[in-house]
Amino acid sequence: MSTYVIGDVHGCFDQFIRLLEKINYDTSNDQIILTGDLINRGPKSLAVLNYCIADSNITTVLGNHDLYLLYLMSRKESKGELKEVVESENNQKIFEWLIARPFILQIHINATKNDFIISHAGIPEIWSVKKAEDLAQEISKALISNPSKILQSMWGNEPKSWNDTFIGNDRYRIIINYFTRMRFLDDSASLDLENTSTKASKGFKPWFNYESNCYKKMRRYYVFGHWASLKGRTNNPHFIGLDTGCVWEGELTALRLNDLKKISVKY
Ligand SMILES: [Mn+2]
Repeated sequence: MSTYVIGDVHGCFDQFIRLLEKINYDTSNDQIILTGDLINRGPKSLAVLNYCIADSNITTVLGNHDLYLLYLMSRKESKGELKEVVESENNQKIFEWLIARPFILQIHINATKNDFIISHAGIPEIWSVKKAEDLAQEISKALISNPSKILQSMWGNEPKSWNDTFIGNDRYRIIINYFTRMRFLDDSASLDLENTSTKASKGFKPWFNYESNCYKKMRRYYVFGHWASLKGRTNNPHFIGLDTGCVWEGELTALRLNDLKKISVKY
C-alpha cells in the first residue's frame, strides 16, 4: 500500500491518467492526495473532477482555482473553461464534494515515522501545525455552513499579515490567502501576493525559508503545489513543491510518501 501526493492537475486529465498508470495506482490499496487546483486553464476540468469524485481513495486539499470554481458555481456563473463544470448535470454533486475537501491534510507513514503536512500553497511559520489545523477546520466549517458569504468575501489581498484578533471576513480571507495563494512573506509574515515569480522582492523571502529547523527533528515534511515557476526547487528536502507546471507544458509529478520517490510524466 502506497500513498501518493500529486501536484496541480489544472484540467490535464490525459496526463493525470498517464501518471496513475506510471505509478501503477492500485485503487483497492493505494491512496492519492492532490495538492489542489484540479481544474481551470487545462482542457478537461470536468473529467478530472468526475474521475476523482468516483474514487473514494482520491482526495485533494483546496486550491485557489478550486475556490474560484466554487464561487462561480455558487452564483451559477458560466465562464471560460469552467463553463462545462458549472453547467454539468452533476454540478450539485461536484459542489458538495469540492467544498467538503480540507485545506490541510496530515499523513503519518508508520514505516518511516515521517509526517507530511499537505496544503495547496504552504503553511506560514507563524502557525504551528496544530494552529494551522485549527484554522483550516475553522474556515472549512464556515465555508460549508455559509458558502455564498465566504465565497463572495474571500477576494482581495488585504489584510496582508496575520493577527489573532481578526474576525469575520478579514479573518476568513487571510486564512484562505495563506493556505491557497501564499508565495513570499516578509519577517512579520506579511503576504506579497502580487509576485508570482521565483525572485523575492526586497524584504521578502519564500514562505518555506523557516528560521527554526525543528521540523527536521520531528521528521516533518511540508508538501505543496501552487508555485509552478519554482518547478519544485526549494533547496530544502523537507519542503517539497509538486507543481511542475503540467498545464504550461511542463510535467505532472507524484511523490510517493513511503520512500520520498518522485515520479513524473511529461505534458
Ligand atoms: Mn494555485
